Amino acid sequence: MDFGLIGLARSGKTTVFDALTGGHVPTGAYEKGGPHVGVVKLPDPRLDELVARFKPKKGTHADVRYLDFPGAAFARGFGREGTSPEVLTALGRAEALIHVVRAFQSERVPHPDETVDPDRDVATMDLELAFADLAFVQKRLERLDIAVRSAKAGERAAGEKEMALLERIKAGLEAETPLRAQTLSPDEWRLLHDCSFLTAKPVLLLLNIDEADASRADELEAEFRRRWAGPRRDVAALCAEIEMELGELSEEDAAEFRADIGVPEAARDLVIRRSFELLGLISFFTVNPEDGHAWVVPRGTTAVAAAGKVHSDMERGFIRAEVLGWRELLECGSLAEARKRGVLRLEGKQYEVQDGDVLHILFSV
Ligand SMILES: Nc1nc2c(ncn2[C@@H]2O[C@H](COP(=O)(O)OP(=O)(O)OP(=O)(O)O)[C@@H](O)[C@H]2O)c(=O)[nH]1
Ligand SMILES: [Mg+2]
Repeated sequence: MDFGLIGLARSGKTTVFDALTGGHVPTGAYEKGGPHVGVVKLPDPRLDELVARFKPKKGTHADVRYLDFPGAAFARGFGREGTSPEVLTALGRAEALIHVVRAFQSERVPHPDETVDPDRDVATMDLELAFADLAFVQKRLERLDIAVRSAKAGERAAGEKEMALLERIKAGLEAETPLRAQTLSPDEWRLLHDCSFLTAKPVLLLLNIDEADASRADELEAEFRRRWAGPRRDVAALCAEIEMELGELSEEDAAEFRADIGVPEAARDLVIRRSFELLGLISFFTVNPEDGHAWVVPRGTTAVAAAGKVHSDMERGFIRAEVLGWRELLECGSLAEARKRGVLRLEGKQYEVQDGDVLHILFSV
């Protein structure tokens, strides 16, 4: 799962990246102009318990990748001037965007638009993302137009249908409605093939607040949420500078310091929690002698799709899934015992996987 960090120059993206990944990337430095990529294992005490009890050879947590791009990728007018294709491609593949919005004051760090104004910056970024999508729609319309006109009369329907959809999306974007807030049927989403549209991505607005405001994070967050939350968009507030410094301390020292300044939750936990809620993600587990593994999927995922997450053979040859809750498995001590007690359920392809399920997938290829 990829999360792309976006935000105007010097909003604190790299500082946030370091806080989220426990990394030590120097702010401002980018090798080869590409994004910094940080992989974070998703903490999950349920998997830890399963691994401690059943002692597979290894335990594998699901992971999240954070991508941090150079500020130049989001220079003034980037959506209009054309963002670099590499950045667009990487962002297009991300499951969600984390928009770092500057709310900290610092004379040492100039703002590209001179003053600190988070509302203005959110609007600026929204506009640029819409421009980037509009450019994409426009290019696709032009290509389709040529294809449709050169096609035989009877073979134009699909192209025309897509063009009509793109025109509608374009009108929506021009009226400042991001794609994530436009109403498209599942068929229409499919018609778009991929979803590399930037305004279609779920967004977490990460308000990077001032050190002096750290203890008021909840209040500032609520206020910002009232203005900016919407369909598939939520808000979280944190102070990246403090979070990065706390990352340097031992866990006990950090906890003590957190209690003192009234910031109980670490940035990395807060961001993961909010993103999970925003994306509607759940975790399921597979446990065998080799590997105890946590997997992350969107809520509503069917058993057969979940099987595909584990291995494409399992999806192809899916027969049934034996399912029970992670706690039930701990109580029973083994699948065999769970079967005996009638706790183990047999579920078919369309079973909707629940958060905390342990799946034993039966398949044949
Ligand atoms: N006072 C204060 N300074 C911060 C905070 N977050 C970041 N900074 C400082 O702001 C400067 C820019 O931070 P970066 O994390 O490099 O910002 P960025 O968005 O990655 O910048 P570019 O990659 O150049 O776009 C650094 O000097 C940080 O130390 C904060 O919460 N408070
Ligand atoms: Mg940076």
